[in-house]
Amino acid sequence: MNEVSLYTITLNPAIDRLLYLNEKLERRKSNRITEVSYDIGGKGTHASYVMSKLGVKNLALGFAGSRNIDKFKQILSEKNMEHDFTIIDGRTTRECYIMIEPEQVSAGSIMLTEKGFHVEEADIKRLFERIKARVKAEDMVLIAGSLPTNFTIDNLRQLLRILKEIGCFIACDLSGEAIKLAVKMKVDFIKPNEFELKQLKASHESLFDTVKRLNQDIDYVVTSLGEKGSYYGYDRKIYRVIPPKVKEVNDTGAGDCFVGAFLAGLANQLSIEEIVKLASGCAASKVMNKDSSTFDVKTAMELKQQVKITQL
Ligand code: TA6
Repeated sequence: MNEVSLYTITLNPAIDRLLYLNEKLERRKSNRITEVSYDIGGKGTHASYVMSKLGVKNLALGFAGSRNIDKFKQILSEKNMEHDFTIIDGRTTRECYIMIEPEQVSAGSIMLTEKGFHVEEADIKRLFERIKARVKAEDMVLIAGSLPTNFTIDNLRQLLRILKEIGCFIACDLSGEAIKLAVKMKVDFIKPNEFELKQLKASHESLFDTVKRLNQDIDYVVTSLGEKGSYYGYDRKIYRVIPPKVKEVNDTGAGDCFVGAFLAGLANQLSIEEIVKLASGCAASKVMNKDSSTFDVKTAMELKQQVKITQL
């Protein structure tokens, strides 16, 4: 068998503009920004970064606007990411604004996301051709993040059909109608949050029963149910995951970090328990960092020892 290759597809990538505040954000006041920095955004790109940092070779695909391509590529190269984006002429890759209040004020960040560029039919075709030319049956592909404004559910269906025909492993971190379609098309991995899981739930079904049902057709169902913690469905069984306790600085990108590490673990053929521990350790390390993608491998390896998994 050929070596497994990993691809991420970020249809609507972003440049995250991180705005650090020195006080709690308040209305009717001039809120001072103490520091500005930039990071990759858009979910699939985050996962690619995590895989690369864990030593798992992968290629980031998707669309990118020509107008700010230099800035976008500079961030990708600072992050040591291999990429082959389909460049759309005359368009700008969106910016997402992440506001971070001081640690003592709040642990979570405030995220404002631009909706992103328009893509032409010809651009969509170019991306699909690129995917067909590269991806093989033994590969793994992650589609993550929102869709460009005019990239329709039909376009997504086309993309999933292409991947199904190739026969590769398909992971999706999508929301709304897009995740519903991914479920309908029986992809191999999904990561709905509590809100998305509620959208997938049948009436009179508990959220656990929804995970169980989804796991009938989807091999890996990973979900976070807010205060109730994280769960995953694998092999028709549900497991609860208790992550390590850490000092949270910025939660942005923690879910993407989890997905990237999860797929890296799968590619390295770790056991499901080891995969979940690795992914939880990486995500826990991520929230200790200020920007939206950084995590520390050594810290993640220490933290993963503290992850507890119990079968329900
Ligand atoms: O999950 C974090 C993040 O990837 C941010 O970095 C930001 O770019 C945003 O999500 C984009 O999410 P969206 O759903 O709009 O694609």
